[in-house]
Amino acid sequence: MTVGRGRFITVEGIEGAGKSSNLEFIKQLLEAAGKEVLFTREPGGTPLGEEVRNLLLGHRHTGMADDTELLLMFAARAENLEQKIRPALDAGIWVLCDRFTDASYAYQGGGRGIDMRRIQMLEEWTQGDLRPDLTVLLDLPVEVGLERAGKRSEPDRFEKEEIRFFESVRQAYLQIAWDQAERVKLVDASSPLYEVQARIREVFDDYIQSAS
Ligand code: Z5A
Repeated sequence: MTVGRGRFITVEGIEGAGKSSNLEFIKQLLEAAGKEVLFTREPGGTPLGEEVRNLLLGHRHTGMADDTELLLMFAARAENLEQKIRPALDAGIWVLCDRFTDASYAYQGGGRGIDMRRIQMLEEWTQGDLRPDLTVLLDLPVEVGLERAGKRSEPDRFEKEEIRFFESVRQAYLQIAWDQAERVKLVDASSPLYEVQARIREVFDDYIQSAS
């Protein structure tokens, strides 16, 4: 759905799919088309949200209950919506968000096994009828993503999960893309970066034209 004059764009994918590598590219595409862009991320995006992110990704609470994890994701999201996302959209700014509620369905629903209806209740509570207008799902085999991510940094609390956790996360993402094909554009992220970006460019050329 479209709120105000801005558009709400999210980028999703499993570990190492290339979100960080492609977000700046997407921002540049939008700016080249004359859009004012606000970048944010989840969990995080606000001072409170970034503190919650540290709790979620750090190793101080390794045995965190699944419900606690889910509720903290939505607590950070409520803050991001209130402080940044809604005001920007209302002002006609395009919001580009590194992950959003699809990640809760994929990780907490698909990965942890929390009932999707409970996630839907939280989605309706925190977002009302606000949903992303466009989502880019960067998809690739789990082993490829983990290998790419592994080369890069110390693993966070999620990256320490086993491969079958990430397989479930990937399947949940693919199900969302299947169910909501109009909103979610699937991009094969296993190809070389220049090919991934060529496909992303196509997605945004179409979208920007249809949104004008
Ligand atoms: N989470 C959740 O559980 N529930 C929620 O509701 C939300 C989040 C919102 C946040 O991490 C964590 O929170 C996340 C889900 C959970 N779980 N984890 N971990 P995040 O989003 O900040 O970070 P991440 O998922 O760990 O992202 P990442 O590992 O930084 O991956 P990425 O940004 O998608 O990849 P990248 O850094 O762009 O690329 C990884 C490497 O691959 C890098 O060396 C690149 O140079 C290389 N790369 C990228 N693309 C290519 C191509 N095409 N070819 C070859 N090499 C490439």
